[in-house]
Amino acid sequence: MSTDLFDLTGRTALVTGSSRGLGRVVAAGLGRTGAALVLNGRNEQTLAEAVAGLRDEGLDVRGAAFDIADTAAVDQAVTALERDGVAIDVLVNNAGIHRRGPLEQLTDEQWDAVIETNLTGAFRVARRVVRGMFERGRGKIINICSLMSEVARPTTGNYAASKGGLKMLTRAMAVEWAGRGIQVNGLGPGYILTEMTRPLAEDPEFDAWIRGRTPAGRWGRPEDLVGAAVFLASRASDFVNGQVVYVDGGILAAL
Ligand code: GCO
Repeated sequence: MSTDLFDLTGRTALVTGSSRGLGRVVAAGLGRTGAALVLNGRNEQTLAEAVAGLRDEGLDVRGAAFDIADTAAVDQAVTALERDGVAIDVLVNNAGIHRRGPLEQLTDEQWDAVIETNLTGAFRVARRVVRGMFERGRGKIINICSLMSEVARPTTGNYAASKGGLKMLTRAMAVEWAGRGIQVNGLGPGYILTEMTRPLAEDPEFDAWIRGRTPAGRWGRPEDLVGAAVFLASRASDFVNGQVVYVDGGILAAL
C-alpha cells in the first residue's frame, strides 16, 4: 500500500501549545512527515527556541505567539498568517493545563483556567481557523483529548470535565463541518511521561499503580502519539469523523 496516504507534503499544520511537551513532539512528527509547521506558545522566547530547534533539524517552521484564551489575539495571529499566505490545513488543538485539587476545594481560578484553556481555547482557535478551511473545502482538526475524556481520578475534576467536554466538542465540530470537507477527530493520550505528569511518575506508589493499571506495563512516551497524529492529519483519515483515537497502552480497555 502506498505510504502517500500519510504524506503531509504541501500541508501546513498549526499546533497550539507546541513550544514544549507533547505539542512540540507531535509538531515535529508532522513536520518530519512533510508538513510545514506553525508552532504556538504564549512566551515569545520559549517559542523562538522551539522554532530554532526544529529549523536546525531542517524542518519548515515558523512561530505564532498568542494566548488561545484571548479571542482578539487568536484572530490577529491567524489573520497575520493568512496575510502572509499561510493556509492552515491541519489544526492540532493541543494547548492544555492542569490545576489538580479536590473538587470542593477548587477555587474559581483553578476551575476557570482549566476550562478556559483546555475547552474554550480549542473552540476559539477552531472557530477562527475553520474559516480558511471552509474556503478551501478541506481541513483537518485534531483535538488533544485525554483518557480523562472517559474516566477521572480524584483531584482531576476540572481537567476531566474539560477533556470530556472536548470529546463532545470534537463530535459537534465533526457533525457540523464534515459536509464542508473537514475532518474533526480527537487524539486521547493515556499516561504519557511529560513535564505535566513528571511529579506523578516520580511518586513510586503512583508510578507502580500506573504501570499495573496499564496493560502495556509502562508510561507512554510523547513519540507514541506521532503515528496517530499523522494518521488524523493525513488523507488516510479522510472518511474518519468525530472519533477519539486513544493512545493509552490499553488502560481504558482494562477494568
Ligand atoms: C493525572 C494525569 C492525567 C493524564 C492526562 C493525560 O493527573 O492523573 O495528569 O490527567 O496525564 O489526562 O491525557
